[in-house]
Amino acid sequence: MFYHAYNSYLDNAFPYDELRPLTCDGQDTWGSFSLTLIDALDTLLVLGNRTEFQRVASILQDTVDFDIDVNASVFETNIRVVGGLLSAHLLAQRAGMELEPGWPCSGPLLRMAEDAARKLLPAFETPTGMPYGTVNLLRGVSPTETPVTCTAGVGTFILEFATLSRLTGDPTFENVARRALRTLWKTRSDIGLVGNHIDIVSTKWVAQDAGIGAGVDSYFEYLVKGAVMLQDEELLSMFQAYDRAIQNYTRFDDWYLWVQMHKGTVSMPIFQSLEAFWPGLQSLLGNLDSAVRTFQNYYSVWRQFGGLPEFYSIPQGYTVDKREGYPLRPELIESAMYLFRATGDHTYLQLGVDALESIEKIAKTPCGYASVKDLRDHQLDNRMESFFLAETIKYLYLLFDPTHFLHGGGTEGDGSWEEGGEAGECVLGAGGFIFNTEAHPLDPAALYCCGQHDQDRQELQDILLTLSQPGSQSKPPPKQTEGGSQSESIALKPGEKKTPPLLSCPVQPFSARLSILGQVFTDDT
Ligand code: DMJ
Repeated sequence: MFYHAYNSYLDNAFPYDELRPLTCDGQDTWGSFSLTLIDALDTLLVLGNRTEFQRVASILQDTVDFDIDVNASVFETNIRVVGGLLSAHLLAQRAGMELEPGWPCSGPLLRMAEDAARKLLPAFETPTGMPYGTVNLLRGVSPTETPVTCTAGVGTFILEFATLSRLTGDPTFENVARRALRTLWKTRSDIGLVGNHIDIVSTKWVAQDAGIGAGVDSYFEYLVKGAVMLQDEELLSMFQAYDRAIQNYTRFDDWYLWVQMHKGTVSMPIFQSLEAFWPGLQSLLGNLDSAVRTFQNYYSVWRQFGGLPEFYSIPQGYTVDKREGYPLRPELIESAMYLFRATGDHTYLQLGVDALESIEKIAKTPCGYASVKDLRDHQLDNRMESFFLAETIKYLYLLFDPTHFLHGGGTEGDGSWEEGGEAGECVLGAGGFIFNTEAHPLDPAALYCCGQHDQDRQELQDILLTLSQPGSQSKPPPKQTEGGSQSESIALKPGEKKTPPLLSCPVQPFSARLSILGQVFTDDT
């Protein structure tokens, strides 16, 4: 399935962003940066194709240029381009690429990701810190740009931007993402909900439907995954407060409806295909019972149509006018992957089989796979979105490969020692991976290793500075990032205990495995 789509893209559409699977040619959609190739790069490695990964990584370095006069979506460029390049950078060693000294804290793909992300920064220069939705990659934000951005377009940056900041040592990216999140948090209604579109200058809610689907979805996803990846209590407590309001006002019989954000009255009793990520996200928090029930609701819709229509009217049990399509989205398969890992229940493998057979039957064309325009009569659209290769096929593959290194905890992924370049030895890939909302895996261990390296370097600089100033005995103040973390000395004092992290997994701590010269190190020192 992957190679049929991928080879068709390469043969007929590259260097355009996307393949048009009915006319067998290409088109630019979200920019002009060979988007499908960037989005599909890490899937090549997931499937074990190291040579093609290496070939494509070097093609991208030679051909992609972000210095272009193109209006691009800040959100889509971040999740697909920045996320895709970061992920490829972090997987470069597994792909057998030659690494430059300093990897994973430096490298050509990381520089490309940083270059792309810098082009997005002008969008965040607003009075509130919430970004515009569109930016011109060459000229910045147009003076006529609308100040109305969807909620997900404000709150879906922390994973990529914190990764960039912690790998490169430049706090700018993480700081702007956090500022946007904090402003958004302050705009919630008295009953604890957020709407769909906000004026990022005045902070007025322009569209006041509150729900978990289109326009909002990945905001909630990034609060949870950001909390896990960065061990960040602030993000987790934001999500927990939202989750209480969502359960209270929008959940009915384990469906999630749309309600007016101030009153909590139902505005649209529909289920959207994009909402199907929610059971998977809930499983990350351990809320399995309701996740399983919600998944069953969504799976019943899949069985009814052989795919998920964009909108489904819950009272009518049918599709909604003009929203009958299925653009080969990943979300239900993504949830199946998480729930299969959490429960071992073969229902989730069955969903995988159903999805595979359906897509093969309905969407396959001689030149790729086409979005389904209407699930009722299987009419097709001349479009294959890049997330089909980045997400849908990746999650399907990972669903059927429960010991894949990306799941963490397997023989390959757990406990492997890898060179950390100048950062010294790092345990990479040992703590599992966090998928960004475009299914690009990020390695929290690399963030930690490079962050630690940066802190160590800063401490050393401070010490040298103090020593070079005769008579000055005072200790330099600890470095404080906007996120609140500060540098620590390496060893624990006798009798001192580390506060357990807010979020942790039941794995053997490093301290049980590692001791150097009789000194025991904990997993975050
Ligand atoms: C992808 O680009 C991402 O998953 C995003 O969060 C939602 N839309 C598509 C997939 O449906």
